[in-house]
Amino acid sequence: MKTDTKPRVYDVLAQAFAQEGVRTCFALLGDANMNWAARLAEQGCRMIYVRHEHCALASAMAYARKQGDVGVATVTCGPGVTQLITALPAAVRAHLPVVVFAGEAPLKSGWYNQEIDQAPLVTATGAAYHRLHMPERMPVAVRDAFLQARRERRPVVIGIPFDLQARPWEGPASLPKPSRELLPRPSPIPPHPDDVANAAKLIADAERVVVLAGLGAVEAGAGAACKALAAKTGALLSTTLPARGLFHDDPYCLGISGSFTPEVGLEYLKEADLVIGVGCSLAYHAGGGGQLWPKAKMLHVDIDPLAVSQGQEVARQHLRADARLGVEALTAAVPARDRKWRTDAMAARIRDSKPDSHVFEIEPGLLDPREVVAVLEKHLPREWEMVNSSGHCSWFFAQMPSRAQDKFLTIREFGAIGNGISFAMGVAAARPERQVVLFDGDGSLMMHVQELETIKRHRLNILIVVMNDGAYGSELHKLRSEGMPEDGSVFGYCDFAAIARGFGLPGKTFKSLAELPKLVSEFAGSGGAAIWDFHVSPSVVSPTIRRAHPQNRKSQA
Ligand SMILES: Cc1ncc(C[n+]2csc(CCOP(=O)(O)OP(=O)(O)O)c2C)c(N)n1
Ligand SMILES: [Mg+2]
Repeated sequence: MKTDTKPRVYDVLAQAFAQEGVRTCFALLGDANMNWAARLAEQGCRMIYVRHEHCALASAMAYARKQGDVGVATVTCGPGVTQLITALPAAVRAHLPVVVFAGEAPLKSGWYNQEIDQAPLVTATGAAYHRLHMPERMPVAVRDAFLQARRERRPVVIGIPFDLQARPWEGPASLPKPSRELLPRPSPIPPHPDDVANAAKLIADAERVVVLAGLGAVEAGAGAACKALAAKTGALLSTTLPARGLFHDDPYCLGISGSFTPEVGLEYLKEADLVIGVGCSLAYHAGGGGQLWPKAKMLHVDIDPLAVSQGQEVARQHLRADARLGVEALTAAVPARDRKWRTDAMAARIRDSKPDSHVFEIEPGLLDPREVVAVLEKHLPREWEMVNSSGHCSWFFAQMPSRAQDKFLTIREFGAIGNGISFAMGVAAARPERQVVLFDGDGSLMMHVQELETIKRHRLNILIVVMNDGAYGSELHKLRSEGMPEDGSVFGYCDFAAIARGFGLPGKTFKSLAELPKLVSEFAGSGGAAIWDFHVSPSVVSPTIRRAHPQNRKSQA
């Protein structure tokens, strides 16, 4: 116990964070952050102590997405910071507001083992780096970091030398106003009537309209407005991958548009003559680089409408507005149509079709990943929070049409594997009362499998469903299609049930689906954490890979 009563700089820094409303912090301690973290915990902040810094930041990212607020992580200086370099660009590209409290090497030392120039490392990822070297100003600088993270929706890393943190506090007695009290609260932007008239004419002239919604539509609460516009114009609905599930209860929703589009969706998107992109960034993947709707014009409804995105000319028609207000104005302005593209038969086809009907030969004792997902889709409780990870198997897991957007998290920016377990921890921390289920690949899970210990220790309610093909499936299928040796992509079936037990968690291996419904209902009764390891066939190739590698093996032709 400390005996001196004079507060240290780290005391005041912890108070500054608490004042910013930080109630959860993902942490891995070292010399340069541990005193601050201890004080933050004393302020009533829930500390989730993870086992790898990457996972602290990745968990904070999912927490930020789920809460619609800033996520907070802390790491020590030097090696603590260098571990962040894969997660930071993902947070930047996913526009996630995150603040990282990082230490810096002590200023007083002529030489320090963990010293490295942290700023260029961090800024190279697109994140902001704030060097805090003047103790008296630090609380204001912390406030400003939160302001920037909230306003720019971007990660901000704060670096503070730990010798400065340990100094007695000599600054002002009171903290500055927190960022929330300073941020402007702008009202949603209404569209200009001329833009609405032009866009309405475009819709009136089109025959086959698809309303494609992204996260901007989700955040603006534009789901119902999009459905109403589609109903009035006889249009079909679709979403980007992160917004999947926004129209889960609409019979005319084609599912995701992009690499994860189900079979029927591909067919109908091809026929579209107008795609109305609402609150989405028209990313390359969302339209398959424009190949998914070759005949369609694009109208972009967004607060920041785009002509060019990720190197592609994406939209010639624009309606600048808040997603909900823009779509509502359009719905009011377009005449209802008598002849509609959508029909009852189409709805029945969308409902009854398999996402992918291609037939593969499945090896004895192994499962078809598509059937695993179909059974899970049918039996997992509706209120469970779902997290989809990465890899080839994420195509299959994304095909759960009954799941609502707010219960299914996907962050794919930067395309790294290994994030699933952290994203699930972030969701579990944000929704402690709910059961979380993570869908992951064997390779991705293995990359940060140490976090099973965190899950166990913090009693996080995470059921991990592993689609175990004994391989880096993405690489395996691509190598096979090129006729290349498979070395480095095939590893064999690792025993995740035993690994789970090693961490004190229950684990089960599935080589048949017969018992799955019963086990789901038993698990729903108890909840908690476990690993369910599904041994699936490495012969089932997702439609995306089949499309991108048409020279694939004969059986996939
Ligand atoms: C950090 C990182 N390393 C490597 C890759 C390349 N990569 C993409 S998918 C993948 C395989 C993932 O394997 P698994 O999680 O088992 O999923 P599967 O593809 O087998 O379904 C790899 C290695 C990557 N995307 N990110
Ligand atoms: Mg795999």
